[in-house]
Amino acid sequence: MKTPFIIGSLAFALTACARPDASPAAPNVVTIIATDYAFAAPDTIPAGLTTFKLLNQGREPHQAVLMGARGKSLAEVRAAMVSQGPIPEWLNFPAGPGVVMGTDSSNATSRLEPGDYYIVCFIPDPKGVPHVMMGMVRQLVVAPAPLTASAAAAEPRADVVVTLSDYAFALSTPLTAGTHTIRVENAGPQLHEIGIEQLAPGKTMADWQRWLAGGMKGMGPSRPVGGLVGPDKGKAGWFTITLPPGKYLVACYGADGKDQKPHVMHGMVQELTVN
Ligand SMILES: [Cu+2]
Repeated sequence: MKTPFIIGSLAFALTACARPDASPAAPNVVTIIATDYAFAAPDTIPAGLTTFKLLNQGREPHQAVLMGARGKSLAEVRAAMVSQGPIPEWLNFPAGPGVVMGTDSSNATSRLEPGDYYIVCFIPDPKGVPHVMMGMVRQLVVAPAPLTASAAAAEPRADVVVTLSDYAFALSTPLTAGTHTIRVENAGPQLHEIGIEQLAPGKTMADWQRWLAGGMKGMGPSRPVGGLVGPDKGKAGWFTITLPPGKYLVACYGADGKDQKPHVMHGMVQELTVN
């Protein structure tokens, strides 16, 4: 499975060398390092198309939710996060890297407007305390950038499009084994995510449903391997993922605007067989 990808990359590199003027700027790349329980990341980055690479160097699973909070203080953002109420309309969610296990990585490409953002992990620890309450929130300032910089970068070329809606995933084509760049569009009306989880050998959707019904205690029968948190309604985000053959779930744990239950409890979960 690796060989065609390498040949494709080589062909692309050769094309890029032959016609340097024809290749548009690449998105700005920003690395976020997650540990138990903190984020390391730049303080300020330029606006525009940005690829976030989340490296999980902790033992627990982590995500890097990107939250834009126009003109709000960290205290106001914290208050909103612990309120258990609907998501305030002043918060926006350009796509951020989804959950991965320790020593693994995930990525997200999204278009960032200038403003104040926070990088947050809402994954609960073994006692059920969300990591954000243990220090996993970090401010990120997105500064205005000249149009010649990453603002003018070309969008990633996707081979699969996934549309998120209340409460379903629609794939433009079935996912196959290998590496894919996936464009994610949120048709709304609510905020959603796409988390990709690999089911353990011999485990099924029924095992996962039992774990959900049991209150999602401990690690379930599946392992998060990446995805995107977001994007906002009407927006797009991208991620690249390499999938070995197997059984997977796509799931959204976003809190519902009406009853605050995770969207998986409204049926926003789907089993995929990747061959
Ligand atoms: Cu959702």
